[in-house]
Amino acid sequence: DMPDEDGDIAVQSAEPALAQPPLYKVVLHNDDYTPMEFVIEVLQDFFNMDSETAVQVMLAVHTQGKGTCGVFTRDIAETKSYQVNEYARECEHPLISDIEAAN
Ligand code: NFA
Repeated sequence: DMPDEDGDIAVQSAEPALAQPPLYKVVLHNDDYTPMEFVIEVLQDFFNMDSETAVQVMLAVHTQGKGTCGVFTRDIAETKSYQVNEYARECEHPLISDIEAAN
C-alpha cells in the first residue's frame, strides 16, 4: 500500500466486488388453448410461485399477451424455458416460453 501523489495511502481491497452477470427474463406467451389451470401449475412447479402469485401472473399473460415468470442468469433462464416448453409439449398444450435480456 503505497502513498500516492496526494500523500495518502491507497488500500487494495482483498475481496473486489465480482461483476454481476447479465440477467434474463423467462417470458410466458399467451395462446387460446392452454388451460388456465395448467399455466398455474407450471408457474408453481417451475418457478416456485404460491398459488395466489401464480394466478396473478397467469392472468397478466392472458390479458397482456405475455409476462415475466422470473429473472435468472442465462444458463438458468435457458434451462427453465426449455423445461417449461418440453413439459407443455409432453402434455400436448401449445404453451411456449422464451427468454429476453432483462436490462
Ligand atoms: N388464454 C388461455 C385460456 O383462455 C390461458 C392462458 C394463460 C394460456 C396464460 C397461456 C398463458 N385458456
